[in-house]
Amino acid sequence: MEDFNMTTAKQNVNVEVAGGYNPERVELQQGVPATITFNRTNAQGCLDVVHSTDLGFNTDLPLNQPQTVTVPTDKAGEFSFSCGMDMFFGKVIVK
Ligand SMILES: [Cu+2]
Repeated sequence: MEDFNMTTAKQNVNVEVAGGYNPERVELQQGVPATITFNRTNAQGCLDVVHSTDLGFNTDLPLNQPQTVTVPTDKAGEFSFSCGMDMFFGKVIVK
């Protein structure tokens, strides 16, 4: 995870969206407020929406305009997110 700091007790992970998700797998610490910032840098494909029923977000991703979503970390487990047509997938692991 990036930008994690014990004193601020927040965590943010940057995910680049360019023909898929990089990284595809995001690990978060349970109980620490978390955000994921998606930055779509490539117009190819159908990745202009990212959504997750598990994590409760559905966000448009305008090209080169990073979008930050809040991710619940109260429950440990594996949760998926995907593009609007459920063709590209990423995973959030809370532990
Ligand atoms: Cu898609």
